Amino acid sequence: MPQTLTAVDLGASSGRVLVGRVGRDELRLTEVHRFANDPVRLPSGLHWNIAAIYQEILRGLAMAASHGPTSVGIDAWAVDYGLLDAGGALLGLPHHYRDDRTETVAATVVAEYGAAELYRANGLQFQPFNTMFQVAAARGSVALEGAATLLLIPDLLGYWLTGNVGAEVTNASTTGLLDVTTRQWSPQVAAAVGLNPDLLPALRRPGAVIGRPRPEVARATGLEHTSVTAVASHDTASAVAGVPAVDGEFGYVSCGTWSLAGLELPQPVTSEDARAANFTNELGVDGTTRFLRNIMGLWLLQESMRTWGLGSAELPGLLEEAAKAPPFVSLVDPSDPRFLPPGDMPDRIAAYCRETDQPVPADRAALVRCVLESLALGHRDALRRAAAIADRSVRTVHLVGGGARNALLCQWTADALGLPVVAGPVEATAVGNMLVQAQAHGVADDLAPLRRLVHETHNLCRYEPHGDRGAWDSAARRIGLE
Ligand code: LFR
Repeated sequence: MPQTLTAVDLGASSGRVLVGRVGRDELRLTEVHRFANDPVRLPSGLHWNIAAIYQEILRGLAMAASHGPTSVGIDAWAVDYGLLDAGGALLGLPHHYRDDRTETVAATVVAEYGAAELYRANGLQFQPFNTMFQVAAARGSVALEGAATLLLIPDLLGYWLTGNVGAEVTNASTTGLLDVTTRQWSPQVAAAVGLNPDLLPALRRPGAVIGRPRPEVARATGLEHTSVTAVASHDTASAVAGVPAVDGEFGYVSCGTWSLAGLELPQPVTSEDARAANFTNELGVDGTTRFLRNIMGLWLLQESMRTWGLGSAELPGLLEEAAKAPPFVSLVDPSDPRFLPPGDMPDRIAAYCRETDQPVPADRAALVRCVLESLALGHRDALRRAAAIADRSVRTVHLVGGGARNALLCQWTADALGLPVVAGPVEATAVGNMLVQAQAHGVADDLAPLRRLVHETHNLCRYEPHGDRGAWDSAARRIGLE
């Protein structure tokens, strides 16, 4: 039986509510509500305006209600969390992962635990913002001392909608607090950051029903008989679930604010090579592992445009100019941590170029060209290394998310890798969110036929590799990439 479903998909700069219809040979999605997600800087640091986000979700759900959805699922970015006291009250606004308070504490925790030992325990790439380091930075704070429960963003919103707590496992796998082998919370890692493991709620798998809307929520939205279903609540896990794969030999790049590039594997790889190359083993749907690396992504471009005071209407013109700018003049390693915080991106890129004896991008077109070529090189490096380390072959690269609209980036990723890139869907995260709900509500037994359905129902764009591969090889070497 086809199902009518609602996906709430929260990104770092905007949130969306979509309604969809998913059946064995039917997959349609419509956006019913979109809102800005603007972080707020307070004396205590950079925070998410979580009450405003919740308010917008309620608005979107009220718009979705007339379609009569069976189920609602929420996905969001990873690692950030809210703390609840014993009565369920939120203790302060969640911090944004781009807040800089974890910078030094992260390195200290890793040194104390031992980098290799920590990787054996949690299989996670080092990112200074991983939940465990945020918790270490909050040690001794009134909020943490008074907390009874720690909830990641989608779980917090699920709690507000239903009154039920839990920790969805794909997102829990990004915290650093989940054991990569047992897939249960790790008391050892919790102890290492001074976290009482009782704060960590019971794990739930994607597809588990969280509950019904609280009476107040039902009244506000009109969603009385709809269940709230746990999806792959980490947005990247949903995006990977939404990859329109038709065979097994694919790599993916989930490309938006971040580029998350890697492979879907049946089990984690926690070898020394994987650790040294900073690959993460996050959980996917149906027990899979997302073996991938974070690359700074279109953030480099978004933050440059913000600095220049340009809006998205100016993007096409900028890309046209970038296509005409001379190739491979200046390149940056798009995983360099200096690019993580908000701020003047063109200035930081210029500083990187000066330090590495490259020309400072002469104008905006040159800078955009530098960013996009560097990202293509980042995609290439991550996918090549992932394939080598996991001993897998990759024949097709699926590039999903907002980046799929960027024809230059898609073509250059294909050229740099020497592999075809299949671009789309742009809304893979919402698609994946709905596919998991569809599976949970009986549309299919596993993901494979649903992914084929994405392939059949979406306009995908295929980019064949061409151009001078040798030029990409030497460009990669210039910034120390594979
Ligand atoms: C992408 C993403 C990444 C995660 C980063 C921070 O939106 O979820 O997977 O590493 O945001 O949470």
